[in-house]
Amino acid sequence: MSTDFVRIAVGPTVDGSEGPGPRADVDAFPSPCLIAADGSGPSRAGRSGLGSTVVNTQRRRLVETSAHWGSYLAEVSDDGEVVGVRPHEGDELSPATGNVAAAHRHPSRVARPAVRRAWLEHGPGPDEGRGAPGSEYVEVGWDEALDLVATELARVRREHGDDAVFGGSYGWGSAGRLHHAQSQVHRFLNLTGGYVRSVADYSRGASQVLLPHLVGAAAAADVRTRPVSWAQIAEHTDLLVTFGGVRRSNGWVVPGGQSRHENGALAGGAAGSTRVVSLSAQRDDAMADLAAEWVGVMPGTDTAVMLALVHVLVVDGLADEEFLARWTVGADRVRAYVLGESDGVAKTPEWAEGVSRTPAERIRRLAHEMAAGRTLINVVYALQRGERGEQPVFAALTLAAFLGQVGLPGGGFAHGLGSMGDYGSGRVSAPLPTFRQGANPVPDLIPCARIADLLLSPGGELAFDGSTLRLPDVRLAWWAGGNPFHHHQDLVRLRGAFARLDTLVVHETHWTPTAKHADVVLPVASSLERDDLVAGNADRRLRASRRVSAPYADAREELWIFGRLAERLGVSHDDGLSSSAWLERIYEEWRAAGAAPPGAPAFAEFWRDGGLDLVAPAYDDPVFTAFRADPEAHPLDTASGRIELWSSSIEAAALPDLAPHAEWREPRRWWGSPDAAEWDLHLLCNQPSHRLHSQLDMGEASGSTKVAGREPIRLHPDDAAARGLATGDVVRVTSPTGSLLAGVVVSDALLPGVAQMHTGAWWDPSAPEIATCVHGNVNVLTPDEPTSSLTQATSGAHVLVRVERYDGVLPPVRAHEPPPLLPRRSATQL
Ligand SMILES: Nc1nc2c(c(=O)[nH]1)N[C@H]1C(S)=C(S)[C@@H](COP(=O)(O)OP(=O)(O)OC[C@H]3O[C@@H](n4cnc5c(=O)[nH]c(N)nc54)[C@H](O)[C@@H]3O)O[C@H]1N2
Ligand SMILES: Nc1nc2c(c(=O)[nH]1)N[C@H]1C(S)=C(S)[C@@H](COP(=O)(O)OP(=O)(O)OC[C@H]3O[C@@H](n4cnc5c(=O)[nH]c(N)nc54)[C@H](O)[C@@H]3O)O[C@H]1N2
Ligand SMILES: [Mo]
Repeated sequence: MSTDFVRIAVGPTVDGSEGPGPRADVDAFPSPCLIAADGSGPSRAGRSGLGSTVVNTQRRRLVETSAHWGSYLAEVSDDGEVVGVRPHEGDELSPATGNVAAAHRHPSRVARPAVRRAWLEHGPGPDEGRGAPGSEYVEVGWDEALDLVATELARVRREHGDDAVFGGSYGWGSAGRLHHAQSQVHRFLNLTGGYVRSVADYSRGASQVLLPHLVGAAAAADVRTRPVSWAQIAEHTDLLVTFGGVRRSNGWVVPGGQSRHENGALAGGAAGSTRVVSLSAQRDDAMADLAAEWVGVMPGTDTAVMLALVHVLVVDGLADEEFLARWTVGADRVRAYVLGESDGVAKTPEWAEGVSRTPAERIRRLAHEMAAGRTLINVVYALQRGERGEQPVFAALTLAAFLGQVGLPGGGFAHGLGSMGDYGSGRVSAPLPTFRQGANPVPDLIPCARIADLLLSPGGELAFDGSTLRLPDVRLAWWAGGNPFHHHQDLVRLRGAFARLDTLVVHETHWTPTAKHADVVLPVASSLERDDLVAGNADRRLRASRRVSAPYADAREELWIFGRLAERLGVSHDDGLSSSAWLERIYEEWRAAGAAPPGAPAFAEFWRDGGLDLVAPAYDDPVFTAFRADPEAHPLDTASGRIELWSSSIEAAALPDLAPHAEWREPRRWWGSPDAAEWDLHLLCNQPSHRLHSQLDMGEASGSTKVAGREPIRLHPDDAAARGLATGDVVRVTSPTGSLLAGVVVSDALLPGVAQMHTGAWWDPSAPEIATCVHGNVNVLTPDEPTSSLTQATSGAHVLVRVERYDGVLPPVRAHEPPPLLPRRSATQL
């Protein structure tokens, strides 16, 4: 037992009261608890959320804090440095936590409000120079920054209307119910006239829109929030067939975080004796504990394999005809299609092998294995983030319907096992305290992945989910809690789109590539620098996440920033309350509404206790179960009341790129396309194991994965040998869209012809003569093309590339450096 840890205040507590004694679940540490060393509460200044921390010892303390990648203990020195991180006892620390210490006070933090010099000198307006490497920023005081921004927002609304303001502002930000950046910016923009918003997400943009057409909205929601659970799998499922792997690293993450990681339990064998077959281009895609059989499939070709599985079920008499007749519509037309009666191509296993490289014999055998017992078909999110990404979801549902097990315990269709840590946990989200956003008077919206189209086509139209959207003329975009110059595709095109704006306002903790495109950057306190209430999807506990240090330099909480901006515009964002008072307010509103668990204490006691166990609503009676039991009494909310294997609403939309049934069409980007002669490797761009998206990329854990300072690219030994490459070499990776430098890792865990890089390396455009990004952001390679005109989702998960050795001078990586910052001399002179 270390004696370094004393009972000491964890910065300011919200109500100034003392904390509890040691908690059973963190008793690996002597006194990890939240009591001031001198027995006192924090100072008044501390309570505002902005003052300094009251600490009167030289020793370190442990503070429980929460992130999307989990709840953990930060080891904090007296001067607010995070000097270490530890897991809760019995929990595992996700690698992303290893970025926290270095990122907390990293030089890439935004210290003061900053205004792009060209915007300050020339005023608002379109500017091709927005985001140009080396763009200078002038650091200004808060009053000047807020005056500038409030004046500009008012001007845009006055001159161009409220639909000239975009606040879609997609992104994960950080965990927390009050300091949720999206909620904060939306409330502020609603109060001042509204904004053009974005809908859907980058995660499941295609399936979110597609599934309600096939199974109705209620069952589609169940597929997301009440799927077949791991416990049901262990009890009932003989065979779990997963398209795209159940990745250990992805399960560390849950939106809002988790009190304890549950993918750990899964790794310990939650799937029981269930046999797992993982169809993927990567052998190590399925977590080791599942002991999955790996069956290779080339990226973007799963639909062909699924159709062939249906073909075998049909021709070998294994299809569940009774289920198809009573619980589905359209099976006859699917049958005609897989048999080749409607298009002349029988979707045989041999045909599918030619498309997918998956052995025909294995496909045929798999169909028989599936029909022999209780089988669950899982599709991970990544499959639908590809060109025609609706199809693998449509085809997997079709396959599950032909097996006839939808609605049976442990059988049917799942979409997300292995993608997110809460999926399959067997719990749904309890109601949580919420910061209200108010109502948006502007009706206009875009699907989030069409941001560049919106900015590039003012006055244009966009097909979406069977309707036509109008694209307003946006002049001002406000981004808080997201990093579009990480998450969007074709970043050079995105830069061109942002060049059209009059003004881009960005709230950030760090100088991300998006911040470096902003006209005004407002520095925000990080999640370690503020108190909040935290709970994730399907969490077991609502937690007090206590700040560990004062905000960095002049950074402020978003509540304060919007509060002061709203005052300038004559409205109230914060109702004159501090963030401490707001925490109490949203907690007590939750309690008063009867949403809190029975016996939930008043706020002061809750905060002192550090958390409260949640009671999740019942998980039983999913829509599919009732529908299965009696489809006449409990029809789905589709036009037919049945699972639509032939969708009448998609047929009515009459789209050129989406048939009413699951269908294989050759994509533009796949190994069999004519383009593949020039672009001969299929690059998977998947989620990073050692960070969350782009967050804290400058940290140690993320840095530990880099090769020659660049994002690694994994290559099969044959592909490496053919290019004379070995682990540690630097390569230039090129697609029709752009180029990047990456560091080679040779691995036989890939199929030949497939390469893999993680998303989230910060875009470094500082040496365009060498590459579009010299650090390795995959989104300079991916094209900005929608999955289809129904869903308009991102197709960024894959791209065809060429890989060549790079022997030239290695440019420095400047991604994590702040831009040139100039001090403000006077209001008129720089
Ligand atoms: N090619 C390709 N691209 C992809 C994907 C892919 O698979 N392939 N995946 C896509 C998916 S699924 C997703 S979800 C997206 C993720 O895209 P994003 O959600 O945009 O990625 P993050 O890196 O999480 O960005 C969050 C930003 O919020 C900032 N931040 C943190 N806390 C706060 C706060 O309190 N206030 C403010 N104002 N800012 C804060 C962080 O510093 C960070 O810059 O990427 C998508 N992009
Ligand atoms: N550590 C960590 N975990 C995360 C995140 C993170 O940033 N870091 N992000 C979270 C978020 S926002 C999301 S949306 C989820 C995403 O969850 P997923 O979409 O499931 O995650 P990915 O890692 O992008 O893809 C999973 C695997 O799918 C496989 N795959 C890709 N395309 C194909 C294909 O066409 N066919 C087949 N058969 N396999 C394919 C790849 O081998 C890849 O490793 O992850 C979440 N979890
Ligand atoms: Mo996502």
